[in-house]
Amino acid sequence: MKHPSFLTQLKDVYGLQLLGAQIQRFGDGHIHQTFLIEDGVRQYILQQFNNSVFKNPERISHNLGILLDQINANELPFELPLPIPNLKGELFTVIDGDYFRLSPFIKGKCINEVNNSHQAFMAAKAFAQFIKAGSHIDASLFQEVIPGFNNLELRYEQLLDALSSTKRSVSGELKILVDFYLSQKDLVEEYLIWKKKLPLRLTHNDTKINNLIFSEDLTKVNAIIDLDTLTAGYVYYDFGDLVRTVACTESESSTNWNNIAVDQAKYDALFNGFLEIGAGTFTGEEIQSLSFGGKMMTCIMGFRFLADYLNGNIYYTIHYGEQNLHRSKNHMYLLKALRKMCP
Ligand code: GN1
Ligand code: MG
Repeated sequence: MKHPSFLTQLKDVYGLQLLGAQIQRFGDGHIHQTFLIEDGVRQYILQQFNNSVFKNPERISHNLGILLDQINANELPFELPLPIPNLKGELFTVIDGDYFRLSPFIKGKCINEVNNSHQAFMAAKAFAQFIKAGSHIDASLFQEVIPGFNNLELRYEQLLDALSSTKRSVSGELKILVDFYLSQKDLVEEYLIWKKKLPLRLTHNDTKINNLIFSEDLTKVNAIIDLDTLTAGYVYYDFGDLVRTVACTESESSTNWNNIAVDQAKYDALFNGFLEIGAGTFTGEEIQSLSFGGKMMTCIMGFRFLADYLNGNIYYTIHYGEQNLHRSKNHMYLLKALRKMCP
Protein backbone atom coordinates (compact mmCIF):
# COMPACT_ATOMS: atom_id res chain seq x y z
CA MET A 1 0.00 0.00 0.00
CA LYS A 2 1.12 3.45 -0.80
CA HIS A 3 1.40 5.22 2.56
CA PRO A 4 1.36 4.27 6.25
CA SER A 5 -1.66 6.42 7.15
CA PHE A 6 -3.76 4.48 4.67
CA LEU A 7 -4.86 1.77 7.10
CA THR A 8 -5.97 4.35 9.66
CA GLN A 9 -8.02 6.17 7.02
CA LEU A 10 -9.59 2.89 6.00
CA LYS A 11 -10.47 1.98 9.58
CA ASP A 12 -12.16 5.36 10.04
CA VAL A 13 -14.13 5.11 6.81
CA TYR A 14 -15.46 1.62 7.58
CA GLY A 15 -15.58 1.90 11.37
CA LEU A 16 -13.38 -1.16 11.70
CA GLN A 17 -11.37 -2.16 14.71
CA LEU A 18 -8.34 -3.63 13.02
CA LEU A 19 -5.59 -4.04 15.59
CA GLY A 20 -2.10 -4.19 14.11
CA ALA A 21 -3.52 -5.36 10.79
CA GLN A 22 -1.29 -6.69 8.02
CA ILE A 23 -1.94 -6.13 4.32
CA GLN A 24 -0.67 -8.47 1.63
CA ARG A 25 -1.24 -8.91 -2.11
CA PHE A 26 -3.83 -11.55 -2.95
CA GLY A 27 -5.09 -13.46 -6.04
CA ASP A 28 -4.33 -13.43 -9.77
CA GLY A 29 -6.88 -10.97 -11.24
CA HIS A 30 -5.73 -8.96 -14.24
CA ILE A 31 -7.64 -5.76 -13.51
CA HIS A 32 -7.90 -4.64 -9.86
CA GLN A 33 -5.19 -4.86 -7.22
CA THR A 34 -6.43 -7.19 -4.53
CA PHE A 35 -5.16 -7.40 -0.94
CA LEU A 36 -5.92 -9.50 2.10
CA ILE A 37 -6.19 -7.53 5.33
CA GLU A 38 -5.98 -9.50 8.56
CA ASP A 39 -5.50 -8.62 12.17
CA GLY A 40 -5.36 -12.10 13.69
CA VAL A 41 -9.12 -12.16 14.28
CA ARG A 42 -10.81 -10.72 11.23
CA GLN A 43 -10.01 -11.01 7.53
CA TYR A 44 -11.20 -8.81 4.70
CA ILE A 45 -10.54 -8.47 1.00
CA LEU A 46 -9.55 -4.96 -0.02
CA GLN A 47 -9.47 -4.01 -3.67
CA GLN A 48 -7.90 -0.97 -5.20
CA PHE A 49 -10.45 -0.61 -7.91
CA ASN A 50 -9.32 0.02 -11.50
CA ASN A 51 -11.46 2.95 -12.51
CA SER A 52 -9.74 3.46 -15.82
CA VAL A 53 -11.17 0.05 -16.86
CA PHE A 54 -14.48 0.51 -15.01
CA LYS A 55 -15.19 4.16 -15.75
CA ASN A 56 -18.71 4.05 -14.29
CA PRO A 57 -18.50 2.38 -10.89
CA GLU A 58 -22.01 3.64 -10.05
CA ARG A 59 -23.33 1.18 -12.66
CA ILE A 60 -21.76 -1.67 -10.70
CA SER A 61 -23.49 -0.44 -7.55
CA HIS A 62 -26.77 -0.22 -9.49
CA ASN A 63 -26.42 -3.79 -10.82
CA LEU A 64 -25.39 -5.23 -7.45
CA GLY A 65 -28.40 -3.50 -5.87
CA ILE A 66 -30.75 -5.30 -8.29
CA LEU A 67 -28.93 -8.56 -7.70
CA LEU A 68 -29.25 -8.22 -3.96
CA ASP A 69 -32.96 -7.34 -4.14
CA GLN A 70 -34.08 -9.86 -6.69
CA ILE A 71 -31.85 -12.91 -6.98
CA ASN A 72 -33.20 -16.09 -5.38
CA ALA A 73 -30.23 -16.29 -3.04
CA ASN A 74 -31.81 -19.17 -1.10
CA GLU A 75 -31.39 -21.35 -4.21
CA LEU A 76 -27.63 -20.82 -4.20
CA PRO A 77 -25.45 -23.35 -2.35
CA PHE A 78 -22.56 -20.84 -2.26
CA GLU A 79 -21.94 -17.20 -1.39
CA LEU A 80 -21.89 -14.05 -3.51
CA PRO A 81 -19.59 -11.76 -1.52
CA LEU A 82 -20.81 -8.22 -2.07
CA PRO A 83 -18.88 -5.09 -1.06
CA ILE A 84 -19.32 -3.92 2.54
CA PRO A 85 -20.82 -0.40 2.66
CA ASN A 86 -18.68 2.25 4.36
CA LEU A 87 -20.11 4.40 7.19
CA LYS A 88 -21.71 6.68 4.58
CA GLY A 89 -23.45 3.68 3.00
CA GLU A 90 -21.27 3.77 -0.13
CA LEU A 91 -19.89 0.61 -1.75
CA PHE A 92 -16.74 2.44 -2.90
CA THR A 93 -14.45 4.69 -0.90
CA VAL A 94 -12.23 7.30 -2.51
CA ILE A 95 -8.94 7.90 -0.71
CA ASP A 96 -6.48 10.36 -2.28
CA GLY A 97 -8.23 9.99 -5.64
CA ASP A 98 -8.05 6.16 -5.65
CA TYR A 99 -11.14 3.97 -5.41
CA PHE A 100 -11.21 1.19 -2.80
CA ARG A 101 -13.76 -1.34 -1.68
CA LEU A 102 -13.86 -3.86 1.08
CA SER A 103 -15.51 -7.30 0.93
CA PRO A 104 -15.87 -10.20 3.29
CA PHE A 105 -13.08 -12.73 3.01
CA ILE A 106 -14.41 -16.14 1.97
CA LYS A 107 -12.25 -19.05 3.04
CA GLY A 108 -11.08 -21.42 0.34
CA LYS A 109 -8.93 -21.70 -2.70
CA CYS A 110 -8.84 -19.98 -6.09
CA ILE A 111 -7.33 -22.09 -8.83
CA ASN A 112 -6.15 -21.31 -12.37
CA GLU A 113 -6.60 -24.87 -13.63
CA VAL A 114 -8.88 -27.70 -12.52
CA ASN A 115 -7.31 -31.08 -11.73
CA ASN A 116 -10.15 -33.30 -12.87
CA SER A 117 -13.50 -33.46 -14.61
CA HIS A 118 -15.46 -33.46 -11.39
CA GLN A 119 -14.11 -30.00 -10.54
CA ALA A 120 -15.11 -28.87 -14.05
CA PHE A 121 -18.60 -30.25 -13.42
CA MET A 122 -18.89 -28.34 -10.12
CA ALA A 123 -17.68 -25.10 -11.69
CA ALA A 124 -20.23 -25.32 -14.51
CA LYS A 125 -23.02 -26.14 -12.09
CA ALA A 126 -22.15 -23.11 -9.96
CA PHE A 127 -22.25 -20.61 -12.82
CA ALA A 128 -25.44 -22.17 -14.21
CA GLN A 129 -27.00 -21.94 -10.74
CA PHE A 130 -26.16 -18.25 -10.72
CA ILE A 131 -27.95 -17.73 -14.07
CA LYS A 132 -30.91 -19.83 -12.98
CA ALA A 133 -31.34 -18.00 -9.67
CA GLY A 134 -31.54 -14.73 -11.62
CA SER A 135 -33.54 -16.00 -14.59
CA HIS A 136 -36.77 -14.35 -13.45
CA ILE A 137 -35.12 -10.89 -13.31
CA ASP A 138 -35.82 -8.50 -16.19
CA ALA A 139 -32.37 -8.35 -17.82
CA SER A 140 -33.04 -4.89 -19.24
CA LEU A 141 -32.79 -3.48 -15.67
CA PHE A 142 -29.03 -4.08 -15.66
CA GLN A 143 -26.72 -1.37 -16.93
CA GLU A 144 -23.83 -2.03 -19.24
CA VAL A 145 -20.75 -1.63 -17.10
CA ILE A 146 -18.11 -1.72 -19.83
CA PRO A 147 -19.83 -0.88 -23.12
CA GLY A 148 -19.79 -3.86 -25.50
CA PHE A 149 -17.79 -5.95 -23.03
CA ASN A 150 -18.54 -9.31 -24.68
CA ASN A 151 -19.56 -7.94 -28.06
CA LEU A 152 -17.42 -9.84 -30.57
CA GLU A 153 -18.19 -7.40 -33.40
CA LEU A 154 -17.01 -4.43 -31.34
CA ARG A 155 -13.88 -6.26 -30.15
CA TYR A 156 -13.04 -7.08 -33.78
CA GLU A 157 -13.34 -3.38 -34.62
CA GLN A 158 -11.17 -2.50 -31.62
CA LEU A 159 -8.54 -4.92 -32.93
CA LEU A 160 -8.66 -3.16 -36.31
CA ASP A 161 -8.30 0.22 -34.55
CA ALA A 162 -5.33 -1.05 -32.56
CA LEU A 163 -3.77 -2.32 -35.76
CA SER A 164 -4.14 0.99 -37.54
CA SER A 165 -2.66 3.03 -34.68
CA THR A 166 0.00 0.66 -33.33
CA LYS A 167 3.59 1.80 -32.93
CA ARG A 168 4.79 -1.79 -33.27
CA SER A 169 6.09 -3.23 -36.49
CA VAL A 170 3.59 -5.84 -37.62
CA SER A 171 5.85 -8.56 -38.95
CA GLY A 172 7.01 -12.09 -38.12
CA GLU A 173 5.10 -13.75 -35.30
CA LEU A 174 2.96 -10.68 -34.67
CA LYS A 175 1.83 -10.66 -38.31
CA ILE A 176 0.93 -14.36 -38.13
CA LEU A 177 -1.28 -13.67 -35.12
CA VAL A 178 -2.87 -10.59 -36.64
CA ASP A 179 -3.67 -12.51 -39.84
CA PHE A 180 -5.07 -15.41 -37.86
CA TYR A 181 -7.41 -13.24 -35.79
CA LEU A 182 -8.55 -11.16 -38.75
CA SER A 183 -9.48 -14.41 -40.48
CA GLN A 184 -11.97 -15.20 -37.66
CA LYS A 185 -14.55 -12.85 -39.20
CA ASP A 186 -16.95 -15.78 -39.71
CA LEU A 187 -17.27 -16.05 -35.91
CA VAL A 188 -18.28 -12.38 -35.81
CA GLU A 189 -20.96 -13.17 -38.39
CA GLU A 190 -22.17 -16.15 -36.37
CA TYR A 191 -22.22 -13.92 -33.28
CA LEU A 192 -24.61 -11.56 -35.04
CA ILE A 193 -26.89 -14.44 -36.03
CA TRP A 194 -27.10 -15.73 -32.42
CA LYS A 195 -27.79 -12.19 -31.25
CA LYS A 196 -31.06 -12.19 -33.19
CA LYS A 197 -32.17 -15.53 -31.78
CA LEU A 198 -31.31 -15.62 -28.08
CA PRO A 199 -32.83 -14.02 -24.99
CA LEU A 200 -30.74 -11.76 -22.78
CA ARG A 201 -30.43 -12.89 -19.17
CA LEU A 202 -28.49 -11.92 -16.10
CA THR A 203 -25.07 -13.47 -16.74
CA HIS A 204 -21.76 -13.16 -14.92
CA ASN A 205 -19.69 -12.50 -18.07
CA ASP A 206 -16.26 -13.28 -16.59
CA THR A 207 -16.57 -16.93 -15.59
CA LYS A 208 -12.89 -17.79 -15.69
CA ILE A 209 -12.09 -20.52 -13.22
CA ASN A 210 -10.25 -18.25 -10.79
CA ASN A 211 -13.45 -16.28 -10.27
CA LEU A 212 -14.70 -19.18 -8.13
CA ILE A 213 -13.62 -19.90 -4.58
CA PHE A 214 -13.52 -23.64 -3.97
CA SER A 215 -13.29 -25.26 -0.56
CA GLU A 216 -9.68 -26.01 0.51
CA ASP A 217 -10.05 -29.67 -0.53
CA LEU A 218 -11.62 -28.61 -3.88
CA THR A 219 -14.75 -30.69 -3.30
CA LYS A 220 -17.21 -27.79 -3.20
CA VAL A 221 -17.73 -24.26 -4.56
CA ASN A 222 -17.83 -21.75 -1.69
CA ALA A 223 -18.37 -18.55 -3.68
CA ILE A 224 -18.60 -16.83 -7.04
CA ILE A 225 -16.53 -13.65 -7.03
CA ASP A 226 -15.69 -10.76 -9.39
CA LEU A 227 -19.27 -9.62 -9.80
CA ASP A 228 -18.31 -6.34 -11.51
CA THR A 229 -19.18 -7.49 -15.00
CA LEU A 230 -22.57 -9.01 -14.22
CA THR A 231 -25.15 -7.60 -16.59
CA ALA A 232 -27.45 -8.76 -19.39
CA GLY A 233 -25.75 -11.35 -21.60
CA TYR A 234 -26.12 -14.68 -23.34
CA VAL A 235 -25.74 -17.97 -21.49
CA TYR A 236 -23.06 -19.09 -23.94
CA TYR A 237 -20.77 -16.27 -22.69
CA ASP A 238 -20.65 -17.90 -19.27
CA PHE A 239 -20.33 -21.42 -20.65
CA GLY A 240 -17.71 -20.22 -23.13
CA ASP A 241 -15.38 -18.58 -20.64
CA LEU A 242 -15.47 -21.79 -18.61
CA VAL A 243 -14.48 -23.73 -21.71
CA ARG A 244 -11.63 -21.29 -22.31
CA THR A 245 -10.22 -21.60 -18.81
CA VAL A 246 -11.21 -25.14 -17.77
CA ALA A 247 -11.31 -27.33 -20.87
CA CYS A 248 -7.89 -26.25 -22.15
CA THR A 249 -5.00 -28.57 -21.32
CA GLU A 250 -2.83 -25.51 -20.53
CA SER A 251 -3.60 -22.34 -18.57
CA GLU A 252 -4.26 -18.95 -20.18
CA SER A 253 -0.67 -17.72 -19.87
CA SER A 254 1.09 -20.98 -20.80
CA THR A 255 3.69 -20.87 -23.55
CA ASN A 256 3.84 -24.67 -23.99
CA TRP A 257 2.38 -24.22 -27.45
CA ASN A 258 2.60 -27.91 -28.39
CA ASN A 259 0.55 -28.95 -25.36
CA ILE A 260 -2.41 -26.63 -25.97
CA ALA A 261 -5.46 -28.75 -26.76
CA VAL A 262 -9.04 -29.33 -25.65
CA ASP A 263 -9.52 -31.77 -22.79
CA GLN A 264 -12.61 -33.56 -24.04
CA ALA A 265 -13.50 -35.10 -20.67
CA LYS A 266 -13.44 -31.70 -18.96
CA TYR A 267 -15.39 -30.14 -21.85
CA ASP A 268 -18.08 -32.82 -21.50
CA ALA A 269 -18.16 -32.33 -17.73
CA LEU A 270 -18.72 -28.58 -18.23
CA PHE A 271 -21.55 -29.28 -20.65
CA ASN A 272 -23.17 -31.84 -18.33
CA GLY A 273 -22.85 -29.57 -15.28
CA PHE A 274 -24.31 -26.59 -17.11
CA LEU A 275 -27.23 -28.65 -18.41
CA GLU A 276 -27.91 -30.47 -15.18
CA ILE A 277 -28.87 -27.09 -13.73
CA GLY A 278 -30.00 -25.22 -16.84
CA ALA A 279 -32.27 -27.79 -18.53
CA GLY A 280 -35.80 -26.52 -18.03
CA THR A 281 -34.56 -22.92 -17.76
CA PHE A 282 -32.48 -22.53 -20.91
CA THR A 283 -34.26 -22.62 -24.28
CA GLY A 284 -33.37 -25.20 -26.93
CA GLU A 285 -31.57 -22.49 -28.92
CA GLU A 286 -29.58 -21.42 -25.88
CA ILE A 287 -28.45 -25.01 -25.42
CA GLN A 288 -27.49 -25.22 -29.10
CA SER A 289 -25.50 -21.99 -28.77
CA LEU A 290 -23.21 -23.43 -26.08
CA SER A 291 -20.84 -25.02 -28.57
CA PHE A 292 -20.35 -21.56 -30.12
CA GLY A 293 -19.54 -20.18 -26.66
CA GLY A 294 -16.13 -21.81 -26.25
CA LYS A 295 -14.98 -20.60 -29.67
CA MET A 296 -16.45 -17.14 -29.24
CA MET A 297 -15.00 -16.46 -25.78
CA THR A 298 -11.58 -17.81 -26.78
CA CYS A 299 -11.67 -15.65 -29.90
CA ILE A 300 -12.75 -12.50 -28.05
CA MET A 301 -9.96 -12.91 -25.52
CA GLY A 302 -7.49 -13.52 -28.35
CA PHE A 303 -8.67 -10.26 -29.97
CA ARG A 304 -8.42 -8.40 -26.67
CA PHE A 305 -4.96 -9.67 -25.67
CA LEU A 306 -3.63 -8.95 -29.16
CA ALA A 307 -5.21 -5.48 -29.28
CA ASP A 308 -3.69 -4.71 -25.87
CA TYR A 309 -0.27 -5.79 -27.11
CA LEU A 310 -0.66 -3.59 -30.20
CA ASN A 311 -1.78 -0.70 -27.97
CA GLY A 312 1.35 -0.99 -25.82
CA ASN A 313 -0.03 -3.16 -22.93
CA ILE A 314 -2.28 -0.57 -21.35
CA TYR A 315 -5.09 -2.81 -20.05
CA TYR A 316 -4.09 -6.19 -18.59
CA THR A 317 -1.56 -6.75 -15.85
CA ILE A 318 1.49 -8.34 -17.46
CA HIS A 319 4.60 -9.90 -15.91
CA TYR A 320 6.82 -9.52 -18.99
CA GLY A 321 6.65 -7.42 -22.17
CA GLU A 322 5.48 -10.12 -24.56
CA GLN A 323 2.88 -11.65 -22.24
CA ASN A 324 -0.21 -10.33 -24.04
CA LEU A 325 1.25 -11.46 -27.36
CA HIS A 326 1.82 -14.90 -25.84
CA ARG A 327 -1.67 -15.02 -24.34
CA SER A 328 -3.14 -14.31 -27.77
CA LYS A 329 -0.87 -16.97 -29.29
CA ASN A 330 -2.00 -19.44 -26.63
CA HIS A 331 -5.63 -18.62 -27.56
CA MET A 332 -4.92 -19.09 -31.27
CA TYR A 333 -3.94 -22.71 -30.58
CA LEU A 334 -6.96 -23.26 -28.33
CA LEU A 335 -9.32 -21.65 -30.83
CA LYS A 336 -7.98 -23.85 -33.66
CA ALA A 337 -8.56 -26.93 -31.48
CA LEU A 338 -12.07 -25.82 -30.53
CA ARG A 339 -12.96 -25.06 -34.13
CA LYS A 340 -11.89 -28.58 -35.08
CA MET A 341 -13.93 -30.07 -32.26
CA CYS A 342 -17.07 -27.91 -32.73
CA PRO A 343 -17.07 -27.00 -36.45
C1 GN1 B 1 -9.98 -10.06 -16.79
O1 GN1 B 1 -10.25 -9.39 -13.72
P1 GN1 B 1 -10.09 -10.77 -14.22
O2 GN1 B 1 -8.67 -11.21 -14.27
O3 GN1 B 1 -11.01 -11.73 -13.51
C2 GN1 B 1 -11.02 -9.47 -17.74
C3 GN1 B 1 -11.83 -10.59 -18.38
C4 GN1 B 1 -10.92 -11.52 -19.09
C5 GN1 B 1 -9.85 -12.03 -18.16
C6 GN1 B 1 -8.82 -12.82 -18.92
C7 GN1 B 1 -12.94 -6.47 -16.62
O4 GN1 B 1 -10.63 -10.73 -15.75
O5 GN1 B 1 -12.73 -10.05 -19.30
O6 GN1 B 1 -11.64 -12.63 -19.61
O7 GN1 B 1 -9.15 -10.95 -17.52
N1 GN1 B 1 -11.88 -8.57 -17.00
C8 GN1 B 1 -12.10 -7.33 -17.46
O8 GN1 B 1 -8.08 -13.58 -18.05
O9 GN1 B 1 -11.64 -6.91 -18.53
MG1 MG C 1 -10.92 -12.23 -11.26
